Amino acid sequence: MGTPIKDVKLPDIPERKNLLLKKHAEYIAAYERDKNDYEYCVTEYLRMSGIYWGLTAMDLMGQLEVMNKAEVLDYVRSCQHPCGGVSACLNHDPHLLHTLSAVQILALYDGMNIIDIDGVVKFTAGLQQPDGSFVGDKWGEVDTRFSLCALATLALVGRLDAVDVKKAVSFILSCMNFDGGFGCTPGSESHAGQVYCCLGALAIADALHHVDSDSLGWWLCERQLPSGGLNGRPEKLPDVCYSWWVLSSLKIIGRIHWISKEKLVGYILACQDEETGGFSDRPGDIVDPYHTLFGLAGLSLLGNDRIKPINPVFCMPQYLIEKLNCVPKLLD
Ligand code: BD6
Ligand code: ZN
Repeated sequence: MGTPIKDVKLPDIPERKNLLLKKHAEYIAAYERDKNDYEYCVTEYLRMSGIYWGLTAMDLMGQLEVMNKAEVLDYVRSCQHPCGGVSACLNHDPHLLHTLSAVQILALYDGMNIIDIDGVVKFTAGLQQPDGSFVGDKWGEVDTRFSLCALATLALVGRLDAVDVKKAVSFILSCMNFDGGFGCTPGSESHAGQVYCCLGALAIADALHHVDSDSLGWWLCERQLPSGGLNGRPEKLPDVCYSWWVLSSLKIIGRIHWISKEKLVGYILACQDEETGGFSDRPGDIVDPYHTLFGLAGLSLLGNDRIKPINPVFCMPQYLIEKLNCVPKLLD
């Protein structure tokens, strides 16, 4: 007898057979409005990314105009530091992750020029290390996530020339494993989130030809469980956000048809909360804006025509990536 598969059972709730778009838009709009909520306060350290998740979800649903643009733009401006980097909130240190989120927000609002973009470029380029890797901030941990943050930020502002892209690629390739996947640093275990970051960075650098898409495609498909949901590593429970990390990776390497679309749609829809709106990681858990974006983003990649098409590399609406002229070439 092998180890039993870790998985969940989908509840039989009729409302969850449909995509409850109106509810989800109400959930995101209320989350941004109720700034004294406990939930909102304890997630302050993620705020800039949180705003990106909420606004992107709303744009995908065609509801961006419900949000308070002037307030968001003021907030982003207030979080840029003299070094050019952007922090999650006031009085925190600037970080690449939140600098990328800030640029993504400005792209959604066509407001790139309201902050100092040369400063963003200087901050980002200054975090590249001699081996081509990136650290996330001046405190300096290397992680392939930061390679994607840096390249995506620079691509969105049209300044990839500011870093050594060739060296960035060779560092990412040094994190490739025997299973075709990638970890955070050379030698670390493959993880779907890191796979997405490395594929996204390679796509932006136009270097996807280095990837072994058959063995990686196989590893990614094995993430699908009998419930239809996807996990991030062997032996882990399924999670809606991994529908995104795994599915966007499969899309980038041209293997999205290798998983069961119908079963995954069923899993993602089962993670909706028909009362509050929003999506949770697993059916019945508490919803949050992060899983709400990645649930919608997954359904978009699966071809749901009530949600705008999403770009799998930038996790932004495809029309914007086209407008900014930075559509990466994917594998077929
Ligand atoms: C990322 C995405 C794009 C580009 C670069 C990136 N670097 C890091 C990320 C992932 C980042 C994100 O999505 N930004 O848009 N993740 C988070 O901010 C989450 C926030 C969070 C915290 C707690 C609960 C829910 C959400 N985060 C810091 C995480 O560690 C989450 C936690 C989690 C979600 N579900 C179960 N646990 N995990 C996570 O993002 O894993 C995916 C991952 C992991 C490594 C690299 C990339 C993606
Ligand atoms: Zn999750």
